[in-house]
Amino acid sequence: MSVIASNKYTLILGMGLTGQSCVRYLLSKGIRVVVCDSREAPPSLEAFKQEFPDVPVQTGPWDESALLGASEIVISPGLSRKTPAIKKAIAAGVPVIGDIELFARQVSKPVIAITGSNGKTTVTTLVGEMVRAAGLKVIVAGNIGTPVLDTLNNPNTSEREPDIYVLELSSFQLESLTSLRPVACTVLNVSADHMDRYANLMEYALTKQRIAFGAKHVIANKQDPLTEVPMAEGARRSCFGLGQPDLKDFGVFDGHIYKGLKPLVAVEELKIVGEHNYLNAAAALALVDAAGIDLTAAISALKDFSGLPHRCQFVAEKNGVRFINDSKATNVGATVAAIRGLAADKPNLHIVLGGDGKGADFSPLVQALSGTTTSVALIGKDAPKLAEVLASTSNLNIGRCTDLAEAVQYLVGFAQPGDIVLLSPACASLDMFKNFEARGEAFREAVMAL
Ligand code: UMA
Ligand code: ADP
Repeated sequence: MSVIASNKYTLILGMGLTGQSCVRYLLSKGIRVVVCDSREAPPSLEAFKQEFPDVPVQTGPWDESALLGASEIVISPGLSRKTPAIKKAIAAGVPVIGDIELFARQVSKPVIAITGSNGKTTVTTLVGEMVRAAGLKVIVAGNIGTPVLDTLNNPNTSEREPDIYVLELSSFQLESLTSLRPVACTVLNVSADHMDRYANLMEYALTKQRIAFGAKHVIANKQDPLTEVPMAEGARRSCFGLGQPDLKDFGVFDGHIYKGLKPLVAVEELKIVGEHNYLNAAAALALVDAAGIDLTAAISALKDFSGLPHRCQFVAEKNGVRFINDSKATNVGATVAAIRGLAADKPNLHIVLGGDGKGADFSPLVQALSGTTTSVALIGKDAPKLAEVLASTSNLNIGRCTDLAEAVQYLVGFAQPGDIVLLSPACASLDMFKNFEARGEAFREAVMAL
């Protein structure tokens, strides 16, 4: 029997963090909601029923009549709009939006929005720090972890509204967004990811470009044409990238980050390292500058920023070998950036690769590994696929390992003083671990146990 007694309801698809925030938000507006989740027993089911005892819930295979009867559907990011029942509802004219769209309709303060295949969380966090250093009240939310609707001011509390929101947005969230109109936004870079969800790289890139609908100022990556977005009438554009920048742009050049002809900060003064991180810093400065925020305060926040855990994070040095945890490298582009970033001093690299490749083409790894990498330990679901791709490389020691402890042991067998052992798997972790943090922690434990 259907859980729906009458029409005139908003249907929320998914009862994860996003679904729950949507229920909270819509109930506070007095809107009737119904929730469906395609899993028979979603992990949040009990907590959900406790918080929302009166909300009708249906779990398991989609009830098409529930979708077709809704006045609007709010879809969670983990669900694709291509799911047959959802496609049918879209074709029947039911509006299907996401939580960011609901947020966009309500928010009255400026929003800085950030997407990209890699560096989103780093840049979002850094922009948040920069804005805070400039004395503004800021809320940082989105794909970074806090659902955006949970941050909208609750009229029942006396808490002051923020001056500005800084949002990390994934391609999944952008699929269902049209009206954000950010004061400044960027697509940091585009390299293959989530190829199990998108037909090809172009569909993925176009999804990311939705961030710029109605934006006042868009910021592109000078070296990456897929980050150029369609612009609204009157919108401004600037860019960041490698090399001496044009006057209004930001560039990493000659050991400094520049705005136009002016060096703003020497990269030696930063705690974050690697070319990709200097580009992240340039992008963050470009965003706050576009939003009209003081660069002096932003530069001071940048100098204090020591990066985030599990992103090229130093773990330990043992017998002269440095161990680095880049567990957050869940796609090929991130791993290539880590290898390039660490290659500056030309150390020999020994790397752990593998996990769930999400349908990715691993071939760009062949060239990246051809520099200073000497040994590779393969783990997880896509170890066979990686082994096949790397088979053409004659100078690598390649070992298949059952877990990270075995992988670390294998690589240590080749490592000499001055070398680096790196976890930068180019794959998602979910085939073996709860999340990338658990994978990074398992690596750390394996290193400590040596
Ligand atoms: N799911 C189902 N059936 C459903 C609903 C969900 O099987 O009916 C599955 C999804 O396929 C997914 C899981 O449940 O495997 C969670 O999906 P969700 O949409 O309910 O996720 P939330 O808990 O709402 O968390 C989401 C983001 N997750 C995803 O996009 C998968 C979180 O980003 C984000 O922090 C949160 O909203 C708040 O905005 C996480 C993520 O992995 C960190 N993002 C991807 C990434 O960064 O690569 C895009
Ligand atoms: P995201 O939120 O997009 O996943 P993170 O800041 O969490 O980005 O970093 C994810 C991974 O990407 C890490 O392995 C990190 O070292 C790498 N990375 C960070 N910035 C960049 C960049 N600009 N280009 C390529 N890789 C990057």
